[in-house]
Amino acid sequence: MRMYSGILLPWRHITLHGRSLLPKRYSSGGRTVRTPFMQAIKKGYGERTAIVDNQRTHTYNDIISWSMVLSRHILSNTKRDEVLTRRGSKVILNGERVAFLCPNDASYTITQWGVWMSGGMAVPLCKSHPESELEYIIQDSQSSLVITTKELAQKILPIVERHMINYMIIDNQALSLAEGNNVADIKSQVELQEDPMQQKADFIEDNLAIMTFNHHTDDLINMNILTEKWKQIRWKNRGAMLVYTSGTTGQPKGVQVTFGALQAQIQMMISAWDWTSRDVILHVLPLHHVHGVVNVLACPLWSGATCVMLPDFDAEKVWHMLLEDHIPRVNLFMAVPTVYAKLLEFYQHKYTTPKVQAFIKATLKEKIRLMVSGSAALPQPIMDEWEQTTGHRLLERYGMTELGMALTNPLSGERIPGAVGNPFPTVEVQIVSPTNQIIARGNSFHSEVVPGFEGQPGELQVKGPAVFKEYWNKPQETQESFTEDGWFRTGDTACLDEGVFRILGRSSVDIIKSGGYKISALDVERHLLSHPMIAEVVVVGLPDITWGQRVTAIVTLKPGQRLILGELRDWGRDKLPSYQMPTELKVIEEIPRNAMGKVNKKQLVSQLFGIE
Ligand code: MCA
Ligand code: AMP
Repeated sequence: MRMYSGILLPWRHITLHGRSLLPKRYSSGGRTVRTPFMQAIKKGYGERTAIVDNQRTHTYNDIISWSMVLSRHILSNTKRDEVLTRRGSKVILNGERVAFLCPNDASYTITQWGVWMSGGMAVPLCKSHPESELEYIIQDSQSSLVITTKELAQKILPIVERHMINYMIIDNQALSLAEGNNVADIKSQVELQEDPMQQKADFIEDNLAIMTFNHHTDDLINMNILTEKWKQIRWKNRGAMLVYTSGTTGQPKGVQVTFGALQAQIQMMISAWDWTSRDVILHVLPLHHVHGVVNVLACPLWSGATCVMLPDFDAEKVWHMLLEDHIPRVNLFMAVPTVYAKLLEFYQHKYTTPKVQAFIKATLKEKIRLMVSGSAALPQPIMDEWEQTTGHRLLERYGMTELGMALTNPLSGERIPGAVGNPFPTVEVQIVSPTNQIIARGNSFHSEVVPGFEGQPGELQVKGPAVFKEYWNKPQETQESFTEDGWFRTGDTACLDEGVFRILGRSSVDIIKSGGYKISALDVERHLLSHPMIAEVVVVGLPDITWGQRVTAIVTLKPGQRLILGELRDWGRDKLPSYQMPTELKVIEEIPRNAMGKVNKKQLVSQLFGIE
C-alpha cells in the first residue's frame, strides 16, 4: 500500500527559472468541446478567485494544481491493464467511474476535476444518503475507485472494505491526500493524523510531505505534456458524470452526461442569463444533482466567476451572505422553491421591524442582479411574497437531470408566474398528445401551437446537444425514454399558452417532488414494505406550499400492530435518504383496489384527504 500525506504546495508557488509552470494560454480550435478545467486554463483565469468556502479562498490556479496532484495519484492508483487507454507514452482512464463523496467546499471541484484530468467519469455521491444508498450507487456505477474526505470517510470505509474497492482520502482542511487499498492502514492513518500528540503529528508531516512534494514536482514538470495530451482527446462523447435520478420504475438510474452535453448545458445558461467573470454566486444546494453541480458550480467556473459555497443550506447564513458586503460580494442566487419558502419563514420570524425590512429590500435590489428558481414548480404566493420582500421577481426555469436546462423565463422581459418561458439556446421542444400528435413546438427564437390544438396539454419532449447519452447499463430504459426520431420524453405534462410554456405536472403519480428532490413513490414503498409491522403501503405526494409535495405513506398494518410516524421515521433513518422519508403517515383498515388489484392513487388521495 502507498500512503501520501502532508502539506502540498499550491501550484502557483512553484516556478522554473522564475517562470510559473502554469501555461497562460492553451488553445483548442473553434467550437470544440473542452472540459471545465481546460476552459479555466485556456481563458487564463489563473489568480482569479474560483471558490470561497468555509476554509479559505481558492484561486483557479489553486484548484487546477490540486486537481493535477490528485489526478496523478488517481492514475498511479489504478490497475492499468483493466482500465487504461494508451495514448503515446501517456495513459488516461478509459472513462472508468470514480465515485466521490465530498462536502460542499473546494475539495468537491478538486476531486471532480482530478477525475476528469485522469480521463475518469465522476460519480457524485450525497452526504445525506444512508450507507445502503451510497453502496447501491457505487456498485451500480461499477466505480473502481472512491474518493472522499477525512470527515466523510467513515461513511465510505465499510463499503469499500466490503467490496474491496480502492479509495483515497483527501484532508480538505489541510488539503493533503492519503490513499490506499487497505482499510485498516488508512483508518489508523486517519486516527494518527488526529492524534493530539504534536510530536507524532510533526513526524508524520515531515516525512510524508517530502514524498508528496516530489510527486508534486513531477506533476509540475509534466504539466505541458499533460495539456498536450488533454488537447488530443476527443472529449465530446466521453462521459463526464453519472448523476443518479429516480424514475417511475426500479431503483435510481445513472444518467450519463457527456462532456459535450455538459458544455452545452453550461453555455446555454451563460448565454441566457448573461454570466460574466464579475459574477459571484452563493451556493447552498446539494452536489449530487444537476442544479447544484452544473447551474450553480460549473457555470461560474466556466465563466471565470466566483462561487461562494456554504456547507449546507442555512436560512440565517444565506440572509447574511445576501445582505452583507463580504468580499467578493454575492450578486447571484439560484435555488429550489423550498429554499425561498424557508428564507421567507426566517424573514417573517427575525426581520420584523419596518426599518430592517426596508434595508433588506433596498440592499437586495441594489446588489443582487438575478435570483432564479427551479427544480420544482414555484408557487405563486412564494413568488409574490419574495418580490414584495426583496424587490426581485424570481426567474423561473425548467430543467431535468437528463437534459440540464430546457425552458427559461427571460432575463429581461416579463417573467410570468406559473410559466417557465421558452427554450434556452440550442434546445428544441415539442408537446405531444397521447395519440402522438404534435400540439406545439418551439426553440429559442420561436414557439407555436399547431392550429386546432390551442390550450391543449401533452407530454413535453426535448432535443438538443445538452441531452444525456444514456442511462448507465440500462439500454432498454434508454431506448424507451426516446422517441424513434430522437426526442427525449420528459414525462412532464406541459402546454404552450399565450407564447409561454407551462408545466402542469408529472404524467405519473409515482413521481413525487419534495424540496426539489425527485422521489420515486415506488422506491419508498419498496423500502417501507420491509417494515415488520407494515402489511401494505401506498406512497403519495400531497401538496405542500413549502416543500412542493410531502411524502405521505398510507399503510395497513399486520394484525395487532400499532405504528406512529416517529417510529417509522426512526426505523427508516438508515434505509432511506432523509428527504425520502414520509413526513405523514395514515394507517387505514384496507387499501381499496380495482378488479386488477391496482390502487388508484388519485382516488385514494381524494377519498382520504379530500384533495383533488
Ligand atoms: C422533509 N421534511 C419535512 C418535509 N419534507 N418536514 C415537514 N414537512 C415536509 N413536507 C423534513 C425531513 O424529513 C428532515 O427531517 C427535515 O425536514 C430536513 O430535511 P432536509 O431535506 O434535510 O431539509 P433542509 O436541510 O432544511 O433542506 C431543505 C432544502 C433541501 C435545502 C430545500 O431539501 C435541498 O437542498 N433541496 C434541493 C434539492 C435539489 O437540489 N434538487 C435538484 C434536483 P429530519 O431532520 O428529521 O431528518 S432537480 C435538478 O437538478 C434539475 C436539473 C433541475 O431542474 O434543477
Ligand atoms: P430531476 O429529475 O430531479 O432532475 O427533476 C426534474 C423534474 O423536476 C422535471 O421533470 C419536472 O418534473 C420538475 N421541474 C423542474 N423544474 C420545474 C419547474 N420550474 N416547474 C415545474 N416542475 C419542474
